[in-house]
Amino acid sequence: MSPSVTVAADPGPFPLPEARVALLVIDMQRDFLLPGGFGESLGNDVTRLQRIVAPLARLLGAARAAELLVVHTREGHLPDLSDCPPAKLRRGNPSQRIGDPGPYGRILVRGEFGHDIVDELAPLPGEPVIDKPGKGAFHATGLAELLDGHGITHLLVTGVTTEVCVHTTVREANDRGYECLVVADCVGSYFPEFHRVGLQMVSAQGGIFGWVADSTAVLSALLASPAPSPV
Ligand code: C5J
Repeated sequence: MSPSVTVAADPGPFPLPEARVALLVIDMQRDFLLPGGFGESLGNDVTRLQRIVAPLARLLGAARAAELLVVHTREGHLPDLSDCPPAKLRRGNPSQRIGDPGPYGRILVRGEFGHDIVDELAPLPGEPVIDKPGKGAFHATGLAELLDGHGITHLLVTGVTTEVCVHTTVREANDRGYECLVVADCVGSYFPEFHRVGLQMVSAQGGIFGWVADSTAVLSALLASPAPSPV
């Protein structure tokens, strides 16, 4: 990828410096996305999250072809819930708490069917999967060390939900010095208003947390990049 390649974004061009860009795919888990699952049982319309799967699958394919580092995350807890703060456990709908039996296994517990990533976006062998107990992907994980080890400075951020785990992660990344582009049609929320305002909050004030662009703009930039050299 040439250092001069940029993505047309809000509030301005987002650079894609060679070998320093990673695609972050946040929490595209069955518990949040599948019909009849935990997310839907809380009264949410999961089609609002499912609609990002197709554009995100396209972006994932392009990122893999461009040989970007691809990092997946999953929100969830150890089976004994020892990594789940009591405050997080207490919150929410009392009939559907973390660790309770749900339609796809124990809710947000590692190793359960519902905790894993939807088939369409399944990680390839070798792609790092970060298991995180919190909303932010940097909290209590090895993500910063992983990114630093690969020399990553720029993040293309995707996944769910826009105003919760995506936003928390982008804020954490900012404080750690990463440049973040949130891919608008590859992030999703159960709440359209939160999604819209969440994106505005990223790029407002000259990009207070980062940049926002649609996946078509990112794909154009990736396609404009020279093909990876053969090994
Ligand atoms: C939520 C997430 N919404 N991945 N998790 O609890 O945004």
